[in-house]
Amino acid sequence: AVTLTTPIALIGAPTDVGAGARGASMGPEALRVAGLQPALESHGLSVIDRGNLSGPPNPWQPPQGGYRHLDEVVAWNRAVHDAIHAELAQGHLPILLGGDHCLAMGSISAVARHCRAVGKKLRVLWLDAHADFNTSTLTPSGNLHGMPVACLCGFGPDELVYLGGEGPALRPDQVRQIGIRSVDPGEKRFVHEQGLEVYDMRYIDEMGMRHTMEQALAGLDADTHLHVSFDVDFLDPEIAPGVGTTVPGGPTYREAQLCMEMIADTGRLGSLDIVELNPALDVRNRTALLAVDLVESLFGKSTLMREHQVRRR
Ligand code: B3U
Ligand code: MN
Ligand code: MN
Repeated sequence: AVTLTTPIALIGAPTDVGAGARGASMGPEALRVAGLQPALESHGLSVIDRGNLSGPPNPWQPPQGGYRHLDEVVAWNRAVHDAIHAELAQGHLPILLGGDHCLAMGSISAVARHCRAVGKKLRVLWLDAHADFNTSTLTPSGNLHGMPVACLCGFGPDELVYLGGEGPALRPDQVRQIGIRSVDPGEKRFVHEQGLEVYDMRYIDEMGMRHTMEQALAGLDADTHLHVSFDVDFLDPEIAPGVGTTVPGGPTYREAQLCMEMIADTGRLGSLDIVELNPALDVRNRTALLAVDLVESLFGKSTLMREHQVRRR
């Protein structure tokens, strides 16, 4: 559980090797410029910025055998895995500053490895416009940022499936996807086949964000580590234009705030990815500033009354 004394570690992974557009490599710096660290510190949290990891450049090649840039994606994810695992082992709460969403393979494989070691259950909330459940045969693009959930569940090349050691990092029943509104035809069949729990935009429109999050967060207990993988394209492009793959019809500002606040209320957040922010496509760093605002809510920025309660604990 997050307490005001759990140090937060920021880890930048400036790459877009898994993406279909260049520019997500500038995400970590845009989040820093948007004031992520001071924003978290203003709520009494202690934050260490570890700087950026390094890895191979983006060779910008076509796919080979169904994957684009597989070797580069593996190299970046090994670095992410090791860095995230080291923070968790020290009792820190890591925030991965992406970078494209292929990096969640490194971060979540590290979280899963940590949870196995300490005997904790793991729940992953996947906030995204996309299901990211493609495989080399289903993918329309070969881009590995469209495949991390599949790879984490064991459907991918060995170098990615076994990043965290023995066996796949996740079972599909540990994942809850929220905000989904763009799924490729073969990917859709595979999502159903594997029984992923998907709260798509139709579900959110019909049932509301409150009910959606109650369902997605149901069953968490004191022994559960909650990982949030926040793809910024989750948000409606009207409020978040700075992403590589915009899909209309996403959550509004208030829906996204409520989503983050309800996660904060569980007190179970143990790690976070902020990915797919693309400053090259942004307008005056507006999307980065919005991401920082939402992450503050995720860490408990709330009403005066709740801050009062937190302080008195
Ligand atoms: N599903 C498509 C597009 C995509 C997935 N994730 C993002 N875009 N950001 C694909 O290429 O797999
Ligand atoms: Mn994604
Ligand atoms: Mn996405």
